[in-house]
Amino acid sequence: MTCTCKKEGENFSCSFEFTAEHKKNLNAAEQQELRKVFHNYDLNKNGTIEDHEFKNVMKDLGYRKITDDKVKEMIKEHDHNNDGVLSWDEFVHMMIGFKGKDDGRFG
Ligand SMILES: [Ca+2]
Ligand SMILES: [Ca+2]
Repeated sequence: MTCTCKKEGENFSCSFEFTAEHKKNLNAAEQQELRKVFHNYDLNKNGTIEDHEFKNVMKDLGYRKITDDKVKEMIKEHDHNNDGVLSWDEFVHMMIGFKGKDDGRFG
């Protein structure tokens, strides 16, 4: 996966790429949607989803009473390189997992 983040003034601009594996699991519209979702929830635009950002994802997916502990637990489950945050790649993998369980509802 590729995430190139560059600082432009006060803003970071990030571009995210889907791997072949992602593309196999997601159609073009879903890929576009996920990119949008990731950008929306990455509030500080650092290219990763931290726990407080992930909490918003889960709330919008319908888990309105999710606790901080549960958020950390879920991040841990999908945090493949154990840096405590979800990268773009990890995020996409997680969403593909949700899709399998949940009719492709991305929230
Ligand atoms: Ca972030
Ligand atoms: Ca990670």
